[in-house]
Amino acid sequence: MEHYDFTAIEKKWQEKWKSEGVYRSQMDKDRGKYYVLEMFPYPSGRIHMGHVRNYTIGDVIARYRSAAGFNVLHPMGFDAFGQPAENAAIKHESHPRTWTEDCISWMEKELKRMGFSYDWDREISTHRPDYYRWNQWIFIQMFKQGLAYKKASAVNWCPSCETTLANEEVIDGGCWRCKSLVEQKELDQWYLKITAYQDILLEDLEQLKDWPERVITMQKNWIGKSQGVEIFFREEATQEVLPVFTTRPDTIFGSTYMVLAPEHPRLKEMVKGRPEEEKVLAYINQAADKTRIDRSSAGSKDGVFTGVYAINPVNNEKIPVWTADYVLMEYGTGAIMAVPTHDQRDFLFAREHNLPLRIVISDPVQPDLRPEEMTQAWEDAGKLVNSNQFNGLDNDTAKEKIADWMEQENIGRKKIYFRLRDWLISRQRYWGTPIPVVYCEKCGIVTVPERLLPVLLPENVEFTGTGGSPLAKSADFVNTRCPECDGPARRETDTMATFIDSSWYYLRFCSPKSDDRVFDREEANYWMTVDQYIGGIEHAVLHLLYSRFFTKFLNDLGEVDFREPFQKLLTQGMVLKDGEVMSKSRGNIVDPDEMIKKYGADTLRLCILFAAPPEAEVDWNERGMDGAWRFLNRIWTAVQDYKQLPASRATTVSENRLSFQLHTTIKKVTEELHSGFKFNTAISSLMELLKEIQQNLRVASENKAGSSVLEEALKALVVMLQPLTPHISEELWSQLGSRESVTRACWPRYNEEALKQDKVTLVIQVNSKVRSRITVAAGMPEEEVRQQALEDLKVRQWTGDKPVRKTVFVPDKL
Ligand code: ANZ
Ligand code: ZN
Repeated sequence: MEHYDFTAIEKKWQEKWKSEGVYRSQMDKDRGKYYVLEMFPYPSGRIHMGHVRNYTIGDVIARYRSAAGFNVLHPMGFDAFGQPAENAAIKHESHPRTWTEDCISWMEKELKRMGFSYDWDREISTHRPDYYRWNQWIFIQMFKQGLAYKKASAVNWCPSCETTLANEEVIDGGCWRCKSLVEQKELDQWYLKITAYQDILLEDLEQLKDWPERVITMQKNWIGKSQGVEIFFREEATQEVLPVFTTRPDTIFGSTYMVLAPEHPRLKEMVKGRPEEEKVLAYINQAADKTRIDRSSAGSKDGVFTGVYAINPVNNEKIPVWTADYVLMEYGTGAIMAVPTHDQRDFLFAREHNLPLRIVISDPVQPDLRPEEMTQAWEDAGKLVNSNQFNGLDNDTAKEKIADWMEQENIGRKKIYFRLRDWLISRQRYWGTPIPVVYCEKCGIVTVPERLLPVLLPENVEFTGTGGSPLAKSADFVNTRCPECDGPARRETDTMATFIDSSWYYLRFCSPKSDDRVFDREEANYWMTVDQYIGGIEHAVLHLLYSRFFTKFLNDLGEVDFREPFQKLLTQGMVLKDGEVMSKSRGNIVDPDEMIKKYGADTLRLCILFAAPPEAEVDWNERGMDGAWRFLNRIWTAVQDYKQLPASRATTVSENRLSFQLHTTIKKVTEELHSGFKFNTAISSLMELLKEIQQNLRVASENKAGSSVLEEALKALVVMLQPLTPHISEELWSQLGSRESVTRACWPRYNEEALKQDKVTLVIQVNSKVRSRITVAAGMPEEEVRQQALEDLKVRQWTGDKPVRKTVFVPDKL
């Protein structure tokens, strides 16, 4: 083959890999395993550059590990349930399954064209009954333990998706999928009790040393553990206790009013018959119409006085009780003691409504500041004032002392609250896992017995897009018999949130064909945990938190030995075009398929890897493709030139330098592929090596000589390229005389000795007198030596400003 015909080469090797099962994986307890996983895609139809990047990164790691001798698991599948399929089906009057399966077969083809080293025998797709039946099984195990339950409450509702959403799926007040403003709706829904694991989910974050700090912080904030005190205020008139939750008991003497959430259960009762009743009831209604995001945003300052007073238990002071929507019923006790001098929201509210202020923590810089001079709340540290026996304490100490004292006096108790809420999993949609429950008039809620799983999605339903879930309209599906009493019963028609599917798929990959168990325990314990997980930052809370929860649950169930699923996490940056995220709506998509046709998959892989380190954003530029393509061509040519050389082993001049560059490159590439993951710098090093090889080839062909270092360097270059650009590497490897796949070649090792570059000392004369000596790398060319000599301080004493008229150069000597 004369020129680099990537189309033929890529096709040839992809077929060969497939027929020889090169990427098949098998449990082997005598070998160290390495599980590389990229977040599996939603089958939307085409792969995009984001996928290309994510999967190329994973593939490099998988291929390197395999070359380094690990038993590698590198699977791929499809997260196939979900709304887009249903919407597409409504639009095209087809079935979500047909649409999904068409998309899957497209995407499989595209992924295969990229040359990823997946073990396709392990492919899973979550919409298939042999997968989702185990969602149902897990649900039933949770139900048995009281971790799956149904309750009526106000839930997030996306009006455009016509379904409920979990809190995690509400992003900035909008639906995570379609961005529509999320409403609140009163519904009876299924929940998973993730809060039963809140402490351990928080604590075990400590173990995840190889996760990005940003993700850890996001999870911590989402779980939101708050240590504080519940303080027992009382309603003045009735002496009923009105507990408030505060994290700042040190400010208790500065509380000048109290606020109840509009939904507070005492509220309606306490205003009954009062002149304020009408105004308060109107306010309650108004608050109910607001979205949660409007309510908790810093700007909201509205609220009304209830006419009721409360007694502060530390000093028996009487303070007014207000209701305002910046206090949320879902958190703490739904009531707060307001301290406008030390809490900014309270400060703004008090200013708006002319409520009194009292400073209890003095600002060390302005100790004499009066409340009416404040322009904002003092939220920082300071000494206590106006706080009776606690005056003079620094506020951190006071926090502890006051909390202890309140417990002794029985006017408060220490309390921990979490922000995390249980996971709402019911969806009023068709294309998901049926919740395996029936409702029987006699027996109530009954789960479907395990032997009757899966509860299949009926195929024969209508997709009209209106009037609720197609499942609820399918009489065949709905009407059934109770598994306990055989009386008439109705099936649950809600399906499960699709995030359930992805909460344990990494376990299923360990034994994807297991049909008598959720997964094979031995296989799971061998392959897990995932050594390297790669995916987008958008899953920092959602998918990653749910997966951690499922793993912990399955561990408690005795199904697995470990408590965390993902050892190391890498979140790859986005692929941009002209500074903007590539997206259909912006019309700035670059189709990977087109690039593959024009340049080949190897060039595309190399280009995206070279553009930036994995975590950074990449701005797509086709010039990068050109660069990568030229680099591969130069390697191609180098191997062709090498094959023209006679088989002699004579040494060429620059062997030392080549050997030095070779070992430097092996070290660099190995480190980056092993754990550094700065693939761009590894590629730079390979480019340096190629330059040195080319230099050496030139000399060798002038001298009509071969060289053993040259051969070693070329072979190592090809082997090191294999994880990055596997097809061309295979081809060149076979051209260099090997019969085996390059994926079986030993990963090169570097030699510490060779990393020490040979040095020589050069004598420098000025006007024939020795004036200095400099040490340089052996073989340094004349121009570089001249430069260094002229910069030498001792030499400059003799040359001064005078021009140098003539230089004489003897390599490695003078
Ligand atoms: C008095 C106080 C004084 C507060 C002060 C803060 C500063 P985290 O850390 O997020 O847990 N709070 C309590 N329940 C609330 C609710 N249901 N809706 C809105 N706000 C609520 O925050 C705890 C603090 O948030 C509590 O401490 C309370 O205000 C407020 F100088 O109490 B604090
Ligand atoms: Zn929506």
